[in-house]
Amino acid sequence: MTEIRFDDNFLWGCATSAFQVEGAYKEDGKGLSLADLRSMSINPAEEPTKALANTGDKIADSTVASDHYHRWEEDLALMKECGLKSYRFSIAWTRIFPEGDDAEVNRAGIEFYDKIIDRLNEYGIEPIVTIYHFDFPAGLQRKYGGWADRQAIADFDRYASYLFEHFKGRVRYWLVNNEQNAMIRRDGYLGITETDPLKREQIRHRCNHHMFVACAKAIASCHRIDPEAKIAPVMAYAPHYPVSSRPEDVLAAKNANDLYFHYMIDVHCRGEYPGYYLRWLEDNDWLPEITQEDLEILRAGRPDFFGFNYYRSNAAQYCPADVSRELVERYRVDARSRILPGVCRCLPNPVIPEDSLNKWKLDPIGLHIAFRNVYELCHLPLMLCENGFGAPDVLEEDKAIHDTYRIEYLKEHILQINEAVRDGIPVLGYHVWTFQDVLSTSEGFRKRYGLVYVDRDEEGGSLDRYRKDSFYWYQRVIATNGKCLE
Ligand code: BGP
Repeated sequence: MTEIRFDDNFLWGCATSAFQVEGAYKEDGKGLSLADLRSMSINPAEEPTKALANTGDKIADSTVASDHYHRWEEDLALMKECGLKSYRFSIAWTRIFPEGDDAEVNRAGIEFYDKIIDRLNEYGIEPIVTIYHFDFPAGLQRKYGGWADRQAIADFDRYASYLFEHFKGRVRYWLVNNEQNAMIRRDGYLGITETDPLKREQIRHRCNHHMFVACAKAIASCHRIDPEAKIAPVMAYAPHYPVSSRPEDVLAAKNANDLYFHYMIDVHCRGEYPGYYLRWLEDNDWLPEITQEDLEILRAGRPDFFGFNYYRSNAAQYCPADVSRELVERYRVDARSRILPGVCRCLPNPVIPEDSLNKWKLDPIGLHIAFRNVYELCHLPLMLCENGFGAPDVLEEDKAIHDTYRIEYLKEHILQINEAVRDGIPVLGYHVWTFQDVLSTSEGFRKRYGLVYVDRDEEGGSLDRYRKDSFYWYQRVIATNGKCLE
């Protein structure tokens, strides 16, 4: 029997994000974000009012999502019943500053989060607040092209600093941005409409650099405004294994891990891009402008802990430099099959079978590996900010949802966190993605992750909440501090 060793302060939590859970996408003065537009398949360059009238898409979008904006009291009461120690959620920039840089704060927007944060604190549930989860203001995108322009750094810092001032003493853990490394791969979240491949990639890497500087600036502002608070970025992490022990494949897997994930730890924690990353950018003519001032900002804004999200692992193999451009373009947006000429070719792990329900290649051990890899590089306390199983659940006649597959997935991953804890890694907490079903960024409500079922399909529904079997299971896990995983 494995000895379970979570300490008494371990944060057993759940996670959501604003555009995926709230709905009320234009209510009480909220502005539109790139995440809203992407969920509606709208090109950010178009006028949203005109474009919205043209959509007849049947896939669920962010207009209603899980209707948390109107049902937050019920949702928070369910969290309390489940015994959550922490709740990770995001604030929508466009509720606070609808256009992104408005002179005045939108009072109704901030009041919504006041209510949530106050109620969580009253319930003894630690609010863990993400400042930016994929939802850059569409107004700023139209105004100056979004993250591609340096102005976004100052606008983000102003928004973040407002939150630090306003919630000082009420929020102890901040997460600056969610999955910058996943975000920069998706053109919709960056508002990229450029079609020339070289220019498109140059824009992408400029956005990435500006986001790093914005993150460091926000971290420094947080430390100045509320020295008691702790703040960190959140990265998407999927360890890539070599497909064979051929040195070329081993190097390809190292390249994949370093170029997708590990370089970020260097930038955030040491304030420097590693040489292999600069070389890769230079070799491809993608190097953005990096000023002396940028480097000073990066060095001055170091995180207090490090957050990452883990769902599954991947594999990588050697890839020749002269691989066809057409092939590279074909797999460009598919993180699991991406090709970096001369560097690596990613592919789903051939030795792990596909799960029969969601076709994922499940790999709990990959989470233990992730903890070791990340900790080795940053030597900071770690927080697992997302982990969960997406599947089309079945609501039975008696309103029960028997999601044994989700329980099995979560249990196996918790056991691997325990392994990391036993390795001496300081792990602050674990967050199941998600508490209630939310809008999946890829499949609307066809894929569900929640411990609580939300009664709706792609077009809508009653939006009533039903506890799944996993809800009761997690309640026991929390009550026993991880000792009972059955
Ligand atoms: C993560 C994102 C979440 C969430 C999750 C599930 O990468 O941080 O916002 O979306 O993935 O993925 P999906 O929504 O595509 O099913």
